[in-house]
This record gives sequence, structure tokens and C-alpha cells, in this order.
Amino acid sequence: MREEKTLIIIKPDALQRNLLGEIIARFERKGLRITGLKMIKLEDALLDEHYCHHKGKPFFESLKKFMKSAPVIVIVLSGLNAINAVRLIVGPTKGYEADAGSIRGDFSISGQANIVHASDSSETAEAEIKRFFKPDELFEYKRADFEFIYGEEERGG
Ligand code: 3AN
Repeated sequence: MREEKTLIIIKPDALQRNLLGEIIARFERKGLRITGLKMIKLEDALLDEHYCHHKGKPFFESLKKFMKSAPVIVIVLSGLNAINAVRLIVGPTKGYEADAGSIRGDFSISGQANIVHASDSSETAEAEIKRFFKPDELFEYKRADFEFIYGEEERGG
């Protein structure tokens, strides 16, 4: 177990469907720390980089169009094993395959309009945080409920 940072993008469908508060609340309640947060409008250059593993696929252009259709919220979440913990909260890519209780399982029935993106490994988390945040846009602080979120060993003794 280790302290990690991960990146999520709350997508245009979530904004249009008034789900921003609901989604952010789920990560807060889990015990994760929000250490970066902003609203941005995605442009082609950033999307080409972020979705380079999908370049050439039939849905690539429509994915970009969807991601540019409204602003998105980018958030850095910090906590113990945050990358895996956040992927579990988000659920698998296709909303119609995601378990109830996950964000995609509860709010999405689509493969494209799937509410939120989350980094899938420590390498992608590091690259994605750098892609969307400057160092001075990230913050460190201790949550007031830290003692109740983690056990003694997890808090560093
Ligand atoms: P995840 O977001 O779960 O890591 P990726 O990286 O495979 O999944 O896909 C990135 C995004 O591309 C998805 N969140 C979804 O919006 C879109 N996407 C993936 N597969 C499809 C597909 N078959 N049809 C349409 N959009 C897709």
C-alpha cells in the first residue's frame, strides 16, 4: 500500500446531467483528498494526446466531439492506493457492464457517455496529472478527519 495521486475527468455528459456534485461527493466520502481541481474546455491537441491509444479507431472522432461538447472538470485525488480505489469507484468502461454501486453502474448505460475518466496505472496517472495540471495548481493538506479515515500503521505510526 502506498500514497498515490490519480487523475479523473468528469465528462460533458455528467455536467449536462447535473451530476457533478454527486460524483465529487463519492470520492470525498471514500476518504480521498482533492489536491487539484479545475474546469477546462478540451481542445484537439490535448485530446489527441490523451486518447492516442484510440487513434484510428472508428469511434475516435466522435469521442473527441463528445469531449469538446461542454467543459470538463479535471481533478487530482490523493490517498492510499488511490489509483485502484478510484478505478473501482468508477467501474469498467461500458456503463451497461458496470456493477450497480459504481459511478458508471449507477449513472451510465453507454460505452462513450460514461461520466468519468480515471487513470489506470501509476505511469498513466503521472503523465495525465502533468498533462492537465501545473505544479502550482496542486495542493497538499491534511484532511481534518485523517485519524478516522486510516488505521494507525497506515497513518505512519
Ligand atoms: P477507460 O475510460 O475506462 O479507461 P478507455 O481508455 O478504453 O476506457 O476509453 C476511453 C474513452 O473512450 C472511454 N471512457 C469512452 O468514452 C470511449 N470509448 C472507449 N471505447 C469505446 C467504444 N467502443 N465506443 C465509443 N466510445 C468508446
